[in-house]
Amino acid sequence: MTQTVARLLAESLEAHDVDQIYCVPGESYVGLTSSLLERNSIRVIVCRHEAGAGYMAVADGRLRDRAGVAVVSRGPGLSNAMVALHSAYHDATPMVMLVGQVERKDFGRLALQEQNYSRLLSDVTKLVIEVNEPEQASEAIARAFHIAESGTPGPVAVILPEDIFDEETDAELNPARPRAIAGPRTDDLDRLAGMLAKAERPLILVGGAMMADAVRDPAAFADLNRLAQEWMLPVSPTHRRPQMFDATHPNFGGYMGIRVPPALIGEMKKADLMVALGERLTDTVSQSYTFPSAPQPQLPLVHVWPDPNEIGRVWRPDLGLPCSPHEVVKALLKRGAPADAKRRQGWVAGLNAIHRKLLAKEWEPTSDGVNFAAIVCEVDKHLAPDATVTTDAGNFGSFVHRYIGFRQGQVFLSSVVGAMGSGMPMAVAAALRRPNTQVVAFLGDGGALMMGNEIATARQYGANPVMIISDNAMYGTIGMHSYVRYPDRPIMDGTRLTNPDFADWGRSFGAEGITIKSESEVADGIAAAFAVKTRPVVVHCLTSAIQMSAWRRYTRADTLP
Ligand SMILES: Cc1ncc(C[n+]2csc(CCOP(=O)(O)OP(=O)(O)O)c2C)c(N)n1
Repeated sequence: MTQTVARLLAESLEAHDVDQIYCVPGESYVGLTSSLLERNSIRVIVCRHEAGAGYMAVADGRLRDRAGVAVVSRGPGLSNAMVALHSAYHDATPMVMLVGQVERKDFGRLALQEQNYSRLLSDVTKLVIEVNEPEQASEAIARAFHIAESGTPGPVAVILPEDIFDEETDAELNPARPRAIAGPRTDDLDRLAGMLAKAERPLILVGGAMMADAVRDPAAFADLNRLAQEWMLPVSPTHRRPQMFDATHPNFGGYMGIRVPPALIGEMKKADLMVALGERLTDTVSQSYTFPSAPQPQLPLVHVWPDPNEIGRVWRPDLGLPCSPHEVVKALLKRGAPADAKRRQGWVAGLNAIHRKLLAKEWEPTSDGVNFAAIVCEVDKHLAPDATVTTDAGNFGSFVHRYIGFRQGQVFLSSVVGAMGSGMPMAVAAALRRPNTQVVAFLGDGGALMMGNEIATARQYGANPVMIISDNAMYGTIGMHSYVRYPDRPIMDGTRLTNPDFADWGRSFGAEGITIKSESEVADGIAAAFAVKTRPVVVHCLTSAIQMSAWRRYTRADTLP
């Protein structure tokens, strides 16, 4: 059947289960938007910034374990969206970004907003597909989704010249390609089972690929829990995946986040086997390549990750299983636990005792503003078992990881690579995808003004997240780094911020605005925030700068102004 490329593209997106896309409109792709709006089968969410649209697509990708879709204009639009591609690439999150391009007749002339995307995006995407032939438009979409979702998931960019949308084509629609999920080899499973049976002090790190498996099959959580119990294994969720294991589970082996506190990492380092189960192993998780040490780990390492190219890229593991981590869990359960697994109870209990101590809701009051710990602990009391929590990048997030006892039914979203600005758009995407559930975004004053403008998008589409803003009047994380490296120098001038009244700012968008200035206002303020369900809420928290993170205070207060 002859039809326009725009229509074929729209049908191709539908064939890949796309029901929502995020965009900032651009003249370079109005042909596509008008076709999408005419068909009305895919909801078009118009955002305020391409990075916001990109982060929403990243969040959507994680929530569904299908590529989230963002559509951005050429040149400036794509340049704005780059940070979301960077995040999706590092975070191994499936995403398809459709990007406008100049007309084909003008290629190479440095036409208005023209860029060479294959060059520009070579280090932030898995693939850049330039669609210059109408006949290949649908095939390009099918390839983009396949590459984005397979192996190590990641972003794929599809480049669409402005003049291609109205062209007619007889090309057939390319249906979605079946998802190819690798299974483990029997020999490898035998070896793993043997290593796990022999180990006295194994440590199981659980990361993003296991989370993706759990999205596809929620039984993954129950299976993981059974494995931990029957095989007597400590389970440590990795950086920004805290919901992979219930914080109160006796087999919780401690959160393997950024800069694990000394007491915990000291004990973890006594392990005699590490199994990275669906964890890519990154700079952050490996404590800057020290645990496991790179390239030669100081302890036997088993790496389970759905992509053989990744296993062995940085570390030399003793065993690599390039497959779905859930399949490994199921296979171990089938084999049955060793009869003497209980001998490891002391090891598991030891790690768990340290974890519980770290999780204790204890903090010291601060004189220069509210200790953010008080606010996070209060939020934890209100969080529903199916709540979504997002965090932006910044030290305020350390309180979230320290004090919130995440559960497996909850959803946690954040830029794993630590890109500021992701917290609010991800909350908007979660609120749209999971209506009538709680969505809470934790933001710093820095991140809130980087991408908090997506509160306008929330209002426009009826999404009602609660934004908790820690206003310490500084880019606190950077202040901390300066202080740690150069303790005798003044640190504030390069990190100080003058902020608006965030409650008023929220009200101006039609949100509820709440201010918390002291610890005595915390309980009522947070209760009031959770009582509002019909519009977004901004909770402006005037927080301490001296309490620079959940773990650290300035001891040289004289270096503060
Ligand atoms: C897009 C981006 N720009 C800069 C940074 C570097 N950076 C990391 S944390 C941070 C400060 C965050 O400040 P704020 O949001 O106020 O939170 P706080 O650290 O004060 O809790 C900065 C600038 C980053 N990670 N991402």
